[in-house]
Amino acid sequence: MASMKSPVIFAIVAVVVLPTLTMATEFWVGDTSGWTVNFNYQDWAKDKVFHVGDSLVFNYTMGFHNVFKVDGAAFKDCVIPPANEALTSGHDVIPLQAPGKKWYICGVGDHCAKKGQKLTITVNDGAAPAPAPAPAPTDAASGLGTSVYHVLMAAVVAVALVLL
Ligand SMILES: [Cu+2]
Repeated sequence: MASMKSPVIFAIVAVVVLPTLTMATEFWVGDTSGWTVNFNYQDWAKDKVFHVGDSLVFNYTMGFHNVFKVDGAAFKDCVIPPANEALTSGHDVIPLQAPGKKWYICGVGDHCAKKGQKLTITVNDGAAPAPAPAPAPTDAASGLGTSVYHVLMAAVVAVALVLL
């Protein structure tokens, strides 16, 4: 019956690991406006909390904009780095790998200097400001969330058992 073990273990791993993975957030810079001119990216960022493990996604029409990761001085004065440092895909995903301040600018025309196409964020240590542990699910709302999760977990295990 050794063959019974691996799907069950797989199911348990899936149930334990998947919720952890989904905790990493992909931030679409500018939301549906994307990465563009005349958008206030500091307003966009100010109510967001960024953690190590999250990602920024810069969406724009390829060729119209680009993304440079710069330092604080280059950010302030819109100093455009060498072109070969640019991200240019139109869907640039930047993983936030270390805590601290990060600066991003567009290097096309005067988009940074005159049109506000610049973003600075502060990335928090992944471990530190985790949201407060959810209180015990006594109220209806969190109880529902928990039971949905348990149903899902049971379904995953059931599927694993059926697949034997
Ligand atoms: Cu631009």
